[in-house]
Amino acid sequence: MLRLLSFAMLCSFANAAAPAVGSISPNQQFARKSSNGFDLVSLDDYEGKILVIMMMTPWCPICQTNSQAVGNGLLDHFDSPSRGNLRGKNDNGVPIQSVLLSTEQAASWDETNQSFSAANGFNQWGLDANAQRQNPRQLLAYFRGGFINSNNLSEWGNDRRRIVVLNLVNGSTSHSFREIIINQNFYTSSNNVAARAAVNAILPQAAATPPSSIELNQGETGLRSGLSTVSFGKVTPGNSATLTFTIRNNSTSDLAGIAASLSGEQAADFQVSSPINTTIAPNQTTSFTITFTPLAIGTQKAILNVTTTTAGTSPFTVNLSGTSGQPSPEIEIQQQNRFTLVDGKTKLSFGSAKVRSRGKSLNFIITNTGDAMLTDLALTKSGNHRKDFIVSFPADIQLAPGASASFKVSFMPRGAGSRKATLKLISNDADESPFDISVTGVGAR
Ligand SMILES: [Ca+2]
Repeated sequence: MLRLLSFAMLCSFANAAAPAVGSISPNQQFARKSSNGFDLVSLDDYEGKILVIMMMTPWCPICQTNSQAVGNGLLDHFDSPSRGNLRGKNDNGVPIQSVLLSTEQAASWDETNQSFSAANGFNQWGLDANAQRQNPRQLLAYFRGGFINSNNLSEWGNDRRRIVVLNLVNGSTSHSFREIIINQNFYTSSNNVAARAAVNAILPQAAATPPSSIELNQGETGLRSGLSTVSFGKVTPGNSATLTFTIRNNSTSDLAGIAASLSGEQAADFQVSSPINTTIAPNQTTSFTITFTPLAIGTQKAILNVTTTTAGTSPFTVNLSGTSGQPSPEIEIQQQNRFTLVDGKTKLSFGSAKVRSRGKSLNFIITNTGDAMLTDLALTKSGNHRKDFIVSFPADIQLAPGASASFKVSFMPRGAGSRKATLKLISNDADESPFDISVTGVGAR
């Protein structure tokens, strides 16, 4: 009965599923050969690397065949001198560490283990963490899915060795920390291509973004690289506008080879001067200018690139914009202290008023936001009820750029019910004359 129970327990262990590729290993320990004999190490001691572990007994013929295949097909490939800077690393530059672990008892085989490890290209060798090198043979048990509670080879079946590859790059952009990359019983030369591909799939940590070393201001305005737009406003044909930019060294070491250049389709409409100093110490500044000389009518755009030759410095880019055209007036109408009107869209209600008595009044402000005189200003009305809306509009006015004037509209219904009209403000504005404003009110008895 006792024998039967032991056999059943053994079978249940032997049949347990091994952790799948993609699952996360605990931080397991093993003993690594050192000048002191053996040091206890854990998987986390290999942080930053890809760890290839071969668990085997060096005297076992099947183990020998398979660990030699791992050496020839995987380790030798990545350790080839022809890989140059990538020697000992995967294709993404992640270092590869290999360990041959003996799961076997018997200290007398240490020398054999060591020489076998070296002969087959493993960087290190060690032993299962158990001090007696006896059961439970922790690592093998984990990766195998259960203990082997016997030294009888027939109970181990063919599964006497196991290669495990783990990602130990904490913060890898492709795999989790301690993720199992390869977990298979039989590694042979026929699957080394797939094994290399799995190892090559491991990516390093994302490179940290270097702190910006360049601070850029236009006048008193701080700019944001890649986001800010500097406007040169409107320039009449044949003229130009110049703005001054200041570079400040925001790092703790000198910035050298400072240069400002322009790119973009209309870069020819802008001219950049050389920075006064091409090397600046921390917290020091230098400046340069950009002149906008439009070659065509309309809006012109370019990109300013400020660069240095100092390693680790990110380029600073800013959008530039300017327009070109003859001076023109621009009308803007606001209902006093409330909102800006939109030509043809704004509808204003004067509420209800008794027929033939004066109701609500609204005040408006006209502003010339353009760069030429706003002239020919007059207010006319249309609609059947236009006489219900009484306008007080200044006579003979014209507005210089930036100047304003006000007018008033009052509601006095001449009949009952809904009353409607349109106010039409005429001016020399290019595209908003007349400026139409709908007005409504209700006549009450
Ligand atoms: Ca306009």
